[in-house]
Amino acid sequence: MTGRSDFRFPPGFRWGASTSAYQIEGAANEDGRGPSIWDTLCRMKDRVDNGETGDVACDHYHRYREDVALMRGLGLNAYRFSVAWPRVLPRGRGAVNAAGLDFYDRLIDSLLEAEIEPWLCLYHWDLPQALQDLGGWASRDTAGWFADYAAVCARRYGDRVKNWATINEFSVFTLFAYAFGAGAPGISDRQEHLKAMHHVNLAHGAGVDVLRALVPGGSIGAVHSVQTCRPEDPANPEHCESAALFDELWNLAFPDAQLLGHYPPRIAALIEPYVQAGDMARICRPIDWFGLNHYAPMYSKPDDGNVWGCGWGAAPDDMPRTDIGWPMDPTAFRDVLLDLGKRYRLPVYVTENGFGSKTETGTDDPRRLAYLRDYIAAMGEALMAGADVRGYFVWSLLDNFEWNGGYAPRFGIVHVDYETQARTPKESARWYADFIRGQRGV
Ligand code: IFM
Repeated sequence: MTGRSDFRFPPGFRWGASTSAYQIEGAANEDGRGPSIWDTLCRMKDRVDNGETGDVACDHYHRYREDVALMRGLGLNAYRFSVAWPRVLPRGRGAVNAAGLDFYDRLIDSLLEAEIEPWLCLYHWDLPQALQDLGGWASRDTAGWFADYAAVCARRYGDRVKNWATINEFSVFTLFAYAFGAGAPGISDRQEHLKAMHHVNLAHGAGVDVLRALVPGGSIGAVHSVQTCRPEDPANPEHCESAALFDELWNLAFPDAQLLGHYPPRIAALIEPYVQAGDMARICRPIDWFGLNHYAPMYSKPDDGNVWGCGWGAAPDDMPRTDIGWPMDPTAFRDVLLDLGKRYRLPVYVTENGFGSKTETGTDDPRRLAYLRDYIAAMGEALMAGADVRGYFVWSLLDNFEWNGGYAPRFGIVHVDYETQARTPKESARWYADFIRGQRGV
């Protein structure tokens, strides 16, 4: 990567960090929060490494002021967080939990006081268990309950929060939860997966309508994981077909439905039994921005062990990798940014990008620093080539609960000592703060 580190991003560019509720909040059993599907999965045998849970996580529920001060110290001007649906509506619908609503009031007010723009994501995978008991995302009703939940949040926070995302990484959580059987609720069934995909898309559309009606002047988006999908062996037609199907499931099924009004070809016929008259218009609602979560190119080859028959292949031997084995290729990031602009014609915010490590100790993280420097340079190249990119949120502010991986994989630019909950900015955080200061000409 030849990236120009002296590139100046446009004035007003957002430099932020992202987190999600279940991964950092903790306080799982406090102040009336109801159980989520991840609380349930964490208690099932052998689902999460070391039997770890989000019960305490980074204790952000009690330490949010310190975390906001950290962000302020780093010079961030935006913060993307998610609201925990079961904290606000412990049973997923019906009675609201006043203490849960109050927590996000306090968080939002602290952010505004620190001159950090709050970016609120309504759903980052922690469905209330009570709704799972009624069928979860495989039930069409969940889309309506999501819209009701969106209305509760919009009415409460819409006076102070202008930037809203409906859902984080639609494809990732539906694939892992309903096809690969790893994420909560841990199902492997192609029909359940197809239903869940369609209902999650319906939830997005209904959520957009609610936000549009209840947040005047709101800027509404959705957050997609888009990773270049390549065949392990480009000369093997089966690998090419596997990569093409994986591309549809991972990269296209949600943004194509939401922004182009149709499902991609391999999925369209299969999902049709679950699509009712008028659904595509319900899903395809105008939004204001595309949230891109990007990490690594993916390699694919057939895999008989999953319900779609396509799975992960190996990256070429000479491809650099992160400490958790994810391929690193900043040029793929630049190309994704350029391609998204052409396909969906929306401003893009990079809502997640970051480096995971299971081996780093303490706060020395030169490989993360280099990753961020090279990926931000690639983003600069995309801008120079015409991409409309308006912001960048590093994943993640803090080391946190990495789903089935528990606490061993660390993605934070701020180290968390889980014994003491002490936060210490890593070398990468100091670099990011300097970089942002340089961009502002401070
Ligand atoms: O931790 C996750 C996050 O919840 C969603 N995007 C990818 C991150 C790293 O795996």
